[in-house]
Amino acid sequence: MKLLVTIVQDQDVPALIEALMENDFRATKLASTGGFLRAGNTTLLIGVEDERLDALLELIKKTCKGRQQSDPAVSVGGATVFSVDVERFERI
Ligand code: 2BA
Repeated sequence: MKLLVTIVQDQDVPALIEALMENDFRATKLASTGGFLRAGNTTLLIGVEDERLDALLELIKKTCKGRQQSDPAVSVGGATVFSVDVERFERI
């Protein structure tokens, strides 16, 4: 199992959460702030079985869009994803 720490732009969150729920992925949404822009973004913690990881990444790619930010001029990616091995997972 993997835990995807997925940082996305706030604008993409409603569509991404809907797509996750429709496809039976479970997620936890955290309000976060980018260190560089110091603007709000959203971090989703998504636990996923290894065999569904590729499908999840495809869904994130399809739903989250890169955007150009004007002040300062930077391009913010569709999503920043850290994939972490889960040593143990329990729902109690
Ligand atoms: P922010 O830190 O607010 O960064 C927003 C965008 O600003 C970044 O987009 C990147 O294009 C630019 N940027 C960030 N740091 C920069 C720097 N030192 N010099 C020049 N430009 C810089 P993304 O790379 O798509 O990142 C989007 C958000 O994902 C980030 O928001 C941050 O919240 C998170 N993130 C990205 N890389 C990370 C990392 N290695 N560790 C933790 N969080 C990360």
